[in-house]
Parts: sequence; C-alpha cells; structure tokens
Amino acid sequence: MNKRFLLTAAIFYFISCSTPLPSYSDQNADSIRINQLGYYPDSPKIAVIVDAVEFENFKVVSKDGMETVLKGKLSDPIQWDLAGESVKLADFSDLKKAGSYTIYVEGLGYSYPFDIAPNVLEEAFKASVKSLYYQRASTALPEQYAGQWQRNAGHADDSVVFHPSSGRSGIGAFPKGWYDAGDYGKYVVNGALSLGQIMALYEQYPNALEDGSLHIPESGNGIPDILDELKYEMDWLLSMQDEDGGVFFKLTTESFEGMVLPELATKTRNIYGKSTTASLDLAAVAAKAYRVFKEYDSLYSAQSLEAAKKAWVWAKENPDIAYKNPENVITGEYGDTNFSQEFYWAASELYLSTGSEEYSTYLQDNPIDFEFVPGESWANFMHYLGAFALIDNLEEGDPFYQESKKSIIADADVLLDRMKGNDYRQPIDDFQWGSNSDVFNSAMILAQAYRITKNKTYLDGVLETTDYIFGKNATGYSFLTGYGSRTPMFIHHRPSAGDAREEPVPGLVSGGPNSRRQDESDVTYPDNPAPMKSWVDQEPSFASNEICLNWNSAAIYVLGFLEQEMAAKE
Ligand code: 9MR
Repeated sequence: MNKRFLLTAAIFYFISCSTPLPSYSDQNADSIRINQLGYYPDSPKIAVIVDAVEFENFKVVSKDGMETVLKGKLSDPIQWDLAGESVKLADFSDLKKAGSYTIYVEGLGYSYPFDIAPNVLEEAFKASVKSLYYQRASTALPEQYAGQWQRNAGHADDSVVFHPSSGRSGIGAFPKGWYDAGDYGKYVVNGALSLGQIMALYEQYPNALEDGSLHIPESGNGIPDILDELKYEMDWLLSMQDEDGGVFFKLTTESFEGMVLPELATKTRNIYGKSTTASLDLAAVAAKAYRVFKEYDSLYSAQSLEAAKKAWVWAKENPDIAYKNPENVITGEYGDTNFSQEFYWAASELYLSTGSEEYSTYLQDNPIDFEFVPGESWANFMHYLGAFALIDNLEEGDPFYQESKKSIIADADVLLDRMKGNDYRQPIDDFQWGSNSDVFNSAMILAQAYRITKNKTYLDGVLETTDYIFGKNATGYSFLTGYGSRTPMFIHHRPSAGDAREEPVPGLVSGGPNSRRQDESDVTYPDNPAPMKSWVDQEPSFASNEICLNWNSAAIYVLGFLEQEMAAKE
C-alpha cells in the first residue's frame, strides 16, 4: 500500500468516525478478551472486557479500521470471584458476515483481530491432531513432515527393563507410542483415554481427517490419516499386555529426565506392575479399536478384540489392584482407586463389539452415576466414553441407549447452568491440574447432548466453551500453542525446551489455570490469587503450563466435532 493512500485513508477515517486506526498491543488487547481464532458465522459472540468500569459502548470494525460493522452497549459490571476481576460483556452475536474484524472500546483500544468464517477452527483442529505425530517415540521426525520441529529419534524402547514390580525379569520390546506429556513416559491409562476420545470422534465422523490431511509419513497409503496416527499409539498399548491378559501400568524412568531432546534422554526405562485400571482401559479401547479398524485392517481389528477379552478376564479375576509407585520411583502415578468407571467403559465397548450377554449383564447389574466433577477429570471420564459409545451404536429403543441419554442430558444441563453463572461463560468452577481438559471434557458432554437432541443451546455451550480456551479467559492467552495472537511460548515440554527453536511444537494444549499452584516455589504466579489467574507461561511450571495427551485428545474431539457440525450448516 502506498504512503499517500494510507494518509488519505487515515484522514478520511479520522474525519468520519474519529476512531484511531487499529494498532494491536498485548496491553490493550489484553483488556478485551475474545476467541483469538475467531467465530463461525452462526456462533454466539461475546467478548469479556476488563478494566471497563467507566466505559459504556463498543463497536466492531473491519480489521483495517475502515468500516464500523456493529455498535453495541457493554453490559453492567459483573464480579466473578474465580476470575478475581470485574468485567463487562460485549455481545456481538448479531454479526454473522464472514470477514476479519477487531473490537474497539473507546479509552481502552482494540482487541486482537479475529475472523468470522466457516471452517474457522479447521487449522487448529488439524494442528491438534498433528501434535500427536510430534509426540511419537522411537522414531526420527524428518523435516519433510516436521518442518522446523524435526528431530532425531529417541527411545527405541526395544530393550526395556522389567522392574521387579512387573512380576517379570529381563528385558522386553515396547516400541512406538506417543510420549505422555512434557515428560517421555508412556502410561497405559492415559494412552487409552486419549485413544478413546479420538476414536469417539472417528466413530461419529469418520471423514473428519482423510488420507493425506495430516502430512505424516503414512499419508497416501489409502487409510485415513487419523487411523494411521491412532495405530502408532495402539501398537504400543497392545504390547503392554502380559501373556496372562493383565496390562503393565507404565513404561518410564525412575525419575524424570532433564529438559532435553529425546535423543539425549537416555536414562534406563522400566516396565512397572500391572493394575486393574490399566487392564480395563486397554480392554475398553481395544474393544473399540475392533470397530474402528475393522474396515481397513480386519486382522488388526480381530487381534485387538482378542486382547480386549483377555484383559477383561484378568481384571475380573484381579478387580482391586491399584497402581502404586514402588520405592524410589517418582514418575507419574495416575492415582485412581475407583475402578467402577473403568469396568463400565470396558463392559460397554466389549458389549458393543461382541453382543455377548456377559457384558450386558455386567452393565445391568452395575449401573453408574454420571456427575461431571472438575479436577483430575481424566480419572472420572472413562464411564462417559462408555455411555457415548452406547448412544452411538444402539437403537433409540434400547434400554442402555435410554439410560445413557437421560444421564448425559441431565449432566449437560448442570454444565449449562454453571456457564450462565460466570462471566467467562465456561462450565467449570474448580480449576485444577489440566483444567483446560476439564473444560474440553465438559464440552464433549455438551456435544453429545447436542447430537442426541439437536437442541442448539448445547451446541452454543460447546462454542462458548471453546472461546474460553482460545482467549476469552482470565489470562488473555489462547492456550493452543501456535494458534491465536498470544499463545504460550514456554510450555513445560522437553522436546520444545531442549531445542534452540524459539517456537514451541504447535497444536499442544497448555494445562491451564491450576489454583493448587503445586510448583509455586520454582515459578512466579500472578499476585492475584484467583483460581482462573493461576497460570504462567513459564517452562518450569509443570502444574499449569505442561501439555498432555488427554488434554489434546479432549481438544481434538471438540474441535473435530465443531468443524463437522458447524461446517455442515454452511
Ligand atoms: O494429569 C495428571 C494430574 O491430574 C495429576 O494431578 C498430576 C500429579 O499426579 O499428574 C498429571 O499427570 C501427569 C503424569 O502423571 C505424568 N506425565 C505428565 C502428566 C501431566 O502433568
């Protein structure tokens, strides 16, 4: 653009509406919290304005500042203690025209620019799945697929040591799989939950990620890329089953490695003892894999089902074996003492894949409560996956369908109520480790309620929940690395920290606010003690700024669901 044009435009603009041309600084934009990626035309659109006590009006202008497309009044001030601040809301839902915009509040300045577009989350969705490729163990990531995040192979895991707690001795091969999180461990329960959430997306929307969509080494093999990526983890998961059907809990070092690249993280890796949870979670996800892989790989599908049945038998015979770290082992424990949810998930998937009475009888005799409780929701989500699968695969008249439907809708209604009661309009009221996954898990429940009823209120709930993740929150950050105007740069993630690159691996969900602040001695949290402010973009902050498979899988489900449902409307 030439200078004279710019000057004329600026003068015209000044005279016509005396609003300065947009300039975007974190400081101004931080006061106007929006979904930094943007909105579908038909989405609710609500910005949260902080430090706005003396302001009354807002307007939405085109990104270049040349056109005012909507004017509105800010709401009355709202004080919400979990966010520790007073805010006003700017509702611009009436704006549905595709384009690039910014919000202007006189005295405060401009928000970050944002788009209104069909498929507005498509890139973020794909990136959230591609991030699993970057988490692959036992392989190099060549530049061709990984771009600037290329790296050498680490952790062949072909001679892993059996720890005495495993009941075995010597060494074994347990290659492949995805690294669990910011650490290089591989944990069965979390791997299974993550696979389960992504497989739920595939069962519901098999075309969400076709062959070639992810640009991974398997692209072009005639199989949807999402299945190729899932299989990389599933292969490892199946290898964790012992001959007797029981499943080892994890493959990790005794203590965590330094913040180095995989190839430099060379401490001895061990296989630790079996647990009821690991066995049931493998039973559940392998039974689901039977259905998911059947069309493209019938042999693998059948093998998975056999593994699932064996794991179930082991768990029935060993129904109360909780995993506990042996002495001197301090890597993750995924502590969980309530196994009824894992039994329910496994019985549901096995019933759907076999039709066998053994599993339906189990479900009939062991009904389960559904009450979403934020905080460590990975442990309290397995039975939801069972209910979702029953709804997806059974006829409406089936009693299991009816019961599941009733539970999911009742639960979704509680979440919607909670959303109305807080200024950032998201469904959780307790922010713990990985709170962003609680937010996404809630959205997944709302999404099922929408699928069952087609009631748009639930769909709007999913959309607004997603706004929270992408910037409409008390930190002002979009929590998906690389996506948004202000995103985490210093995630607790060894491959990102161990390299000289400035940008972290993209498509990863930061854990999010954690009011427990377990790492406070090593990091500097905001002075404001509010739970939703309890997040920092600092590398040592494993309690707030780590990344983790099941946080990404929850995001993958929700973003994939939205892309499918919202795009279908256009
Ligand atoms: O997600 C887990 C969280 O709910 C627990 O509070 C926390 C501490 O036990 O552990 C989290 O899981 C970590 C796992 O144990 C090891 N890999 C990294 C995971 C994410 O921080």
